[in-house]
Amino acid sequence: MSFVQQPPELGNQYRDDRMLRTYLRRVLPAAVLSEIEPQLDRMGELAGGELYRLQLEDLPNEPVLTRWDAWGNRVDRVEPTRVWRRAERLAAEKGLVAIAYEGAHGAASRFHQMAMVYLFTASTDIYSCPLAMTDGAARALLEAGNEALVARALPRLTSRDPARSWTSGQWMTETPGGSDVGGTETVARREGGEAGGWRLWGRKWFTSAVDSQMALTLARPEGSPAGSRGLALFYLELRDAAGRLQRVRIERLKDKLGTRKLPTASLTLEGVPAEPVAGLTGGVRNIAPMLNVTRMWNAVSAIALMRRGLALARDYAGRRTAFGKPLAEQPLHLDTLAALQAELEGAFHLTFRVVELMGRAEAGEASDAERRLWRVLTPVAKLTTARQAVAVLSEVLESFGGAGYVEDTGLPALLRDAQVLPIWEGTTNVLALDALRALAADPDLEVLAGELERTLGPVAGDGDVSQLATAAMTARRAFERAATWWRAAAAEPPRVEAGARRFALTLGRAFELALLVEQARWSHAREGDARPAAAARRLAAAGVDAIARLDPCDAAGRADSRLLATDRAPAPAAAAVPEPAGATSSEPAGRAPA
Ligand code: MFK
Repeated sequence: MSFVQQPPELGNQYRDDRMLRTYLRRVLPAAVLSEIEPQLDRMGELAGGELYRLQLEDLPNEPVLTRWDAWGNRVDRVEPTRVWRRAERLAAEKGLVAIAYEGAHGAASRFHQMAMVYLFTASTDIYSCPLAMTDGAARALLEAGNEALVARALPRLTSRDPARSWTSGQWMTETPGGSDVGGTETVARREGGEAGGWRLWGRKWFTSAVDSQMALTLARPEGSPAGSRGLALFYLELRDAAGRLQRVRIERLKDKLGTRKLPTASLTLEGVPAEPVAGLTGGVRNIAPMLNVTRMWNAVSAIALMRRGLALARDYAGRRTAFGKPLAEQPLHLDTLAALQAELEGAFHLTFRVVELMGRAEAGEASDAERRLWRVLTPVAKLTTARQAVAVLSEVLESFGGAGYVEDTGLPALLRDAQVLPIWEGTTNVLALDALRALAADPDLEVLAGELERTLGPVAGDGDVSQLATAAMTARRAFERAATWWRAAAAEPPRVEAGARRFALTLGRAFELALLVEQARWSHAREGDARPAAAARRLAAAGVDAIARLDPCDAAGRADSRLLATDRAPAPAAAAVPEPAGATSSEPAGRAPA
């Protein structure tokens, strides 16, 4: 009998997660933790047990769109997968959206909700997508203050009864623009004069989770100006009382690299009835609360997928023997996995800081500085953690050797699903520009500097946690470098824009490291646990500062612009040689020096 490798297994995903559990012990009052812990424990058990088994059984299945019935009626029905049907029920019963709105634990309710979501996400095939949009829609309706729509939809969006609960779509993307939605072509027309109802006509190119019951969408009321300022936010329900789609056609399900269990569709709106949520302008501003919620969910998804990959890789390392020893006893393999764990721990603490700030803002407990901090850390966390997820999951697959490349292990889906995280809800570059938009309220970076001080405290004082002071210093220096660059670039908008991505990534990694140092100090002092400190040292060593490497409008940056031009035109001779001394940064990007 030839050798057969044992596959990786998962245990209770709450009990096995040292990082989540120590964090919750630090941030939650003991009474709150003991009240919610049985729910976390149960979700951890489901995630590592029943749901994970179902996920593996259901691996080859994808949602099916039936456009016509046998008799020629257009029906546009989507049949979800088994995992999705189970997840839909479970999400309602466990209150994965409701917890945040019931607010049983005040500001800590978001911790509770997002810890549950973090455990649920990796075992439910991206069912977190409709849940994220549902949470976002509930928040956007509340912020808009439309009492009639809140009364109609909120009880459904936050229901724990699977028979009553709704999910929401978020329809923004059209063929002219996924990032720049100002090109939206969907038109809103009023029927029957001033007192009449609104209907929408247009084509929505990417609509996630098309089996939702309602959607928030952007449309241009007839006669409104071009560009994003002329857009309004509309509410619509997809189906009539008999469950039939109301003047919406599902044209096709998208054939995507990943998230294949998620029925993402392109739709044609053929006069679907809709209601303005908050007047006939300001659509982008009014949907922004939804974006900020889904971006937080995106970061939670990133850490959930990283954690799943590492849980499998760590278990497998104990089962797989090579060159006479289990991988778990081989220093190089351990070193590789430890580096991934450090990335996860940094990403985790930044993400949960955003969760904390959102909880405080919603409970009316956030100071003005905390609100501004939340606004800027949301895009920063989304863009930083999404990129980490792709890198970490690529390495996780490699840690399985060839098995990581084979579909029916379930491993490749982790990487393919992670690849959506830097794309939807705003790409890395769009989010970097959003961070700049948010910093309009904090041009001197005072709020960010204050957060760094709160987190790291006095420069010395790391006692026995050897080298933690070095990690703290690495975070400080990276932030100072980013702040110096920001001040120097401020007068030159093209320079700020060209450097926005490196700037935002530097902020993201610097705050990840600072927040991890904060946790490491607590874990060491209170629980004698040195593991978060080890993670902090590794994260610091992996590199935090993306600004130092290149300022896109300095001499090297201009050479990059010429580098890109060489495909279309012969490269100027100067492109390959160092810049002449004295070249100034005020020279327009892309122009060769005379
Ligand atoms: C499981 C994880 C999550 C799963 C969810 C997946 C669902 C997938 C479905 C989708 O992918 S839906 C599509 C997602 N699309 C995006 O995220 C759009 C990306 N593009 C942007 O974010 C652009 O930056 C943006 C569309 C916002 C640019 O629009 P504009 O109108 O050219 O921007 P402008 O003029 O700067 O901002 C308009 C207003 O919105 C301003 O307010 P005022 O009118 O008061 O001046 C901005 O301050 C405000 N605003 C923009 N972004 C904001 C914001 N306010 C608060 N927070 C923000 N993030």
